[in-house]
Amino acid sequence: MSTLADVAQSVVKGQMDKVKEHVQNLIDAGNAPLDIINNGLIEGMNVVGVHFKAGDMFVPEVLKSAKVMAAGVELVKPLIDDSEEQSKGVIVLGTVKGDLHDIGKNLVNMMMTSSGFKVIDIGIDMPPEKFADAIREHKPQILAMSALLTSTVYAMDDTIKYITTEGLRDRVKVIIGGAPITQEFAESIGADGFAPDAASAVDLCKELV
Ligand code: B1M
Repeated sequence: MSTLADVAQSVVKGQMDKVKEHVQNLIDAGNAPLDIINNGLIEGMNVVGVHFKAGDMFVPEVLKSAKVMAAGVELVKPLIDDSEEQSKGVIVLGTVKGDLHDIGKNLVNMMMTSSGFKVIDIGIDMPPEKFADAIREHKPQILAMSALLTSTVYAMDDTIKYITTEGLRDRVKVIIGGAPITQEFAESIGADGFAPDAASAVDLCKELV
């Protein structure tokens, strides 16, 4: 019998085989996929964050935990695939300039894709010009930006200002997310929406298109 705490612990300890075993056991036992992600895998990364901040864990260990978490997500992924209903709309997604965090962004991508959106993931550390280029090229209904650092959230403001100057703002709805983001911040920079997690990001996109 595996528990969500076992999954979280495997992420913290960077145990690839264990995480796969525990996640598979929970799937077989009928646990909800989002419960495994939110209360097992992400919970583990939250503990990693605490150790990282305290200086008890270092970058290589954090990256190992990130890989272990991604492997767990891969196992759960087929269970939340709802993509028979295709083409709900096009979303350009990226992590803003100066920010290299992509685990949350990738989860958001997976959930959006599974829900029938076409997601153009432009990657990490993306300056405003790249978001603007992607709007011109892919003509999305939604521009989605992720940031995990309190120092990089302002790049979202810069990006919105830049696409406005370039005459692209009216072509897209802008949504933002990431651990330091709040609804108040989203409103203050003129974003159309904020979502605290990947599942809410999908709901928000459905509302906006
Ligand atoms: Co970084 N890091 N990190 N890090 N890192 C944090 C964010 C931090 C809180 C850790 C800590 O101190 N406790 C801290 C930020 C503090 C702050 O800004 N106030 C921090 C720091 C300081 C740093 C460095 C500066 C460390 C250093 O070098 N001294 C450095 C910065 C590098 C850079 O970006 N320029 C750095 C580096 C790294 C690693 C490379 C080692 C690694 C990233 C690996 C990778 O992403 N490929 C890393 C990691 C893994 C973390 C923690 C531990 C985990 C982040 C994560 O993946 N969580 C993190 C601590 C923490 O968050 N507890 C930390 C799991 C993920 C699923 O959650 O990304 O929040 P999250 O995504 C959620 C929601 O936020 C939301 O949905 C997701 C799923 O529900 N969401 C969206 C995210 N994007 C969204 C977009 C949306 C909607 C919802 O719409 C568009």
